[in-house]
Amino acid sequence: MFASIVPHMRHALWLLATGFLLMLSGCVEKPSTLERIKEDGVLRVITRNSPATYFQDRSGETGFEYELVKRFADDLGVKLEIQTADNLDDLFARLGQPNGPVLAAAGLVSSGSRQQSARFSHPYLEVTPQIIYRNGQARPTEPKDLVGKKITVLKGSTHAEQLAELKARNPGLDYEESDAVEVVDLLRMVDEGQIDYTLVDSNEVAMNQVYFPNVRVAFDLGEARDQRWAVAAGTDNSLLHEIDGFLDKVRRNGTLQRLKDRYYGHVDVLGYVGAYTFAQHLQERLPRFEKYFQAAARQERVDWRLMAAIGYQESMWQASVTSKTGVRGLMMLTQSTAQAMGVANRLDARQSIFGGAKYFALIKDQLDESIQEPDRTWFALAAYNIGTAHLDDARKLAVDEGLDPNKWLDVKKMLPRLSQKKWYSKTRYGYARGGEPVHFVANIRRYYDILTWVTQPQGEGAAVADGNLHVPGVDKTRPAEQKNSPPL
Ligand code: BLG
Repeated sequence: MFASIVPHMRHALWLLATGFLLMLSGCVEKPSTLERIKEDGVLRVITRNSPATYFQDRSGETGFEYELVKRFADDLGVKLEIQTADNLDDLFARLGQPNGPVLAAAGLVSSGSRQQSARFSHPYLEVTPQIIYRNGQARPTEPKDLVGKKITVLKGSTHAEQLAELKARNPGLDYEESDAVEVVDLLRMVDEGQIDYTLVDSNEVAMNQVYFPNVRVAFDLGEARDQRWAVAAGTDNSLLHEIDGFLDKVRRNGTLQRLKDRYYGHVDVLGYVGAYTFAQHLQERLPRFEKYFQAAARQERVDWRLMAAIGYQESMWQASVTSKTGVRGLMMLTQSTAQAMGVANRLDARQSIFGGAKYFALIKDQLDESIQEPDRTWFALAAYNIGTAHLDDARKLAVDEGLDPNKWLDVKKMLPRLSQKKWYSKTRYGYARGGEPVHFVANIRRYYDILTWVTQPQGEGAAVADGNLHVPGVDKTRPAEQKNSPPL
């Protein structure tokens, strides 16, 4: 009897083993998240609609998070599909749902409670939470100064968690969490005096400072933290691993730094004071001259925001300035350039703007054909400041150094040499204040960037003069009753 059981047992064992193997192979065949993304050809990402993350502008989708995650999708060789969450709770709830977003790229900071529903990537941006107050009000300097004030933060944010901890120690502290607003709304509420304070991350302050001239940083609340991307909780590490590899790569190859400079760098360049001043002038001075910039730009077929950026660099949009060297007016024309452009009165803003735009278009046109955009625009700006002759000298110095005379990055290294005898003595046109055009171009690029965020391109209606400063990503969500409120 025993002998007759053995074959059965063997058979049963065999069945068990095959079943087990089949099960195993079933496991192996179940595609990982990463494999599924590649098979589908789509990376579904959830984010927030705000200037620091994702918004639509004249050229389509943009924003720091968008640009970073777009590069990741390109690296994977898949299409990017962006979804926006109504608020942070909604974002975490949707992450990892079947056929839902697999990745959250939304300026998120990891926290104990968030780690229960998500896993976080390597860091890509360091930010500091900052208490924001309104200029002209007493500046709070420590947490106990927040007691008795009206404070609003984003619902579900780590800032709300921070305030909850603070409240445990300062029971008098009161704050509201709102899920109907974005960070720009919070800053606007402080700017307009609707609330006393808010708590937001330093990168958002840097990015939005130019829209809200009254907004000031009171103090940093707590330590700097890292922003990270998030994937759903679970054990499948395939996507997270790929993300970490990507983030490490963009950090090493400089892509990450370039993005940071573009989105958050203007406060570094202008300084906070420069950013407030620019915000103020944007509202108080530009509206008077905007129609001239638009008309002159239309006539010369250039971007009016670039002309306005030149005007800001030259005179901070003031019509009757004169430099030490006798150059005058809003666009700082020399006497001979003014004559050549048919400008009779350099102190007349309209004439100055038309003369400046005409001169810019002319010198840009005269540049060597081998200089391509966008460098062509930067070269034309440099020539506006230093003249085409000296610019040509700098291009020749670049050739001597084995650099590319058609690349602004190379030629701007040579320009400062024009003020050193060792170098200018070898050039055709000799001495020039070569450092000036380098700053001139850098500043104008920064002003131009900001102007392209806050205004519309030519012919598309809304601009500063209408009081319709365009805050990326939020105009659509602004409550209807506020639509006719006065200019920012
Ligand atoms: C520019 C002229 C160029 C001229 C160069 O000087 O002025 N640009 C305009 O008038 C728009 O035409 O080139 S040249 O004609 O080929 O010689 C060189 O002479 C003006 C510059 C000079 C600069 N701002 C526009 O950028 C200036 O005023 N620098 C001095 C500043 S301060 O006095 O030290 O404060």
